[in-house]
Amino acid sequence: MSLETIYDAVLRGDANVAESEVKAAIDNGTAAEEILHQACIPAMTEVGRQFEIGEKFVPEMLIAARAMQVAVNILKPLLVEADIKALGKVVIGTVAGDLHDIGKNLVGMMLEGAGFEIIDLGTNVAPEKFVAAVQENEIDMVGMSALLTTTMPSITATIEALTEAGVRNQVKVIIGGAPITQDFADKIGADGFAADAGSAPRVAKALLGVE
Ligand code: B1M
Repeated sequence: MSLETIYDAVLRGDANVAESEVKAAIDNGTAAEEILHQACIPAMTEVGRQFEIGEKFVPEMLIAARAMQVAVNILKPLLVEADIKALGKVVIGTVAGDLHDIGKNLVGMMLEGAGFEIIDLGTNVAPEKFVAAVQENEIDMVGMSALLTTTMPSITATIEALTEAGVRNQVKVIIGGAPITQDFADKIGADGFAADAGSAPRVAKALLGVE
């Protein structure tokens, strides 16, 4: 049992080893926070880096995220007990009219892997639903995904709805999806754009000023 073995298991996407090693580490008295911050999160950061430079692909990232999820599920109750705070609370969803969710799910997993708390509203999310989520939870960031050129205006509509509800200034807005560009993000007043799930945690951390 070592933090290195857990790191390797998450990086390789070996959920069985991740599960048994995390349990062994806890039994040995290693703090849940140490396992999370010194093994699991660094492994997912490395997965994101390798994905960005084309050394890992979507299936490998999904497998790593699944191993991470197994580890996090074991650690979560202990982290709650120890009152370990997430880096920030992010509400994420695919915008109105759009049913594509593979990329959005990956981004959610990578953000969770980086230490953010995620509220996933799913697909075809109406602007009012994003607004309600911000009003009902202490949200730091709204993440919107769009895969269709025809649903890009739903991002704009959601930002407008956040402004009309008076909550736009309480949150950062990060957007992404195949047809989305930095140019589009700038034009519609989003705070940030991530080209892929590998870079999303870095952009999110920079927007919230957390590490
Ligand atoms: Co759709 N579809 N689709 N489709 N589909 C595309 C997007 C399309 C480009 C295919 C094509 O024609 N070449 C095209 C859009 C054309 C356009 O708008 N210009 C298209 C179309 C037209 C349609 C329908 C209209 C088809 C029809 O019914 N006539 C229809 C629309 C349904 C709807 O949404 N209302 C439709 C339906 C579907 C399926 C249901 C069959 C299925 C979706 C299944 C699902 O998601 N559960 C599907 C799929 C699978 C695709 C393709 C093939 C793959 C999308 C995908 O999952 N990519 C896609 C073609 C393509 O992209 N090659 C296509 C893998 C994923 C990991 O990448 O989603 O880009 P991606 O996410 C990346 C980044 O974009 C970024 O990070 C992710 C990971 O690195 N990212 C973010 C994404 N969200 C982010 C959010 C962030 C930050 C980064 O911050 C919050």
